[in-house]
Amino acid sequence: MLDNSRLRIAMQKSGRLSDESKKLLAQCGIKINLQEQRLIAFAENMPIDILRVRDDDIPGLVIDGVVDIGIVGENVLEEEVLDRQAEGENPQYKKLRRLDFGGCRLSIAAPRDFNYTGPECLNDLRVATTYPHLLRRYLSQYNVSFKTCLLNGSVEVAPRAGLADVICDLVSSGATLEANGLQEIEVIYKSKACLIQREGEMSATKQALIDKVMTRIQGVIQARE
Ligand code: PRT
Ligand code: ZN
Repeated sequence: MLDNSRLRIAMQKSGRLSDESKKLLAQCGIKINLQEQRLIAFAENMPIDILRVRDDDIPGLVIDGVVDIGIVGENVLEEEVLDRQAEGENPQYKKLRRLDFGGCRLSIAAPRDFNYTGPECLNDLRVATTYPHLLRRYLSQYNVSFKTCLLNGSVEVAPRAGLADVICDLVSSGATLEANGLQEIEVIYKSKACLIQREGEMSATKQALIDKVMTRIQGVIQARE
């Protein structure tokens, strides 16, 4: 079992957020020796443990109170919250701040020859996505119903493979859509990485450490602007 008196921070092990997350903590003066294969890393100079996991697991770890802090994309966080709410839960967490990396948008994209005139065109179509709840929240504003094709990867090939009519996926440069003959037709959510804290009691020493780290993060981000 991990030592509960130490601050537990969950971050992505390997992926688009891991380098920036590592860098941010390093710039805050937290000395961590991250060995590639290790799930847990211990800070040498502060009572902080770093848990390195799949990004999808981070919101749940914070909401369930298993870790104190998480660094995760707002897209993944919001989808998890909506998923838990759909299950009748009332997930709680505190958003400490938005970060200055991991920027992307969740967009609906269709084959280039699709004649898009508005959300109504999507009625009853099949949409390939990893984000069914964010998509439903968006399209329900227009009373549009849709069928899903749930995929955790290779979403952009679904129309060509005949699995779906359109997709709803993350976009940053747009190169992936372009390479797969797709056009971006609706931006439904804009995301960045963010820092979240679990709800509930925090010991005074832990809270003081969080405050110290937050002040440093503030300084680091300001200096980069
Ligand atoms: O293994 P693990 O589950 O931890 O990682 P993952 O593969 O699920 O996620 P990862 O590392 O790809 O992304 C982590 C987070 O980075 C996402 O949840 C977003 O918050 C953020 N992010 C920022 C992005 C992108 N930009 C992005 N472009 N996540 C994914 N993409 C993908 C997108 O899905 C598509 O395949 O990149 C492709 C599009 O990029 P462009 O530049 O071609 O438009
Ligand atoms: Zn993931």
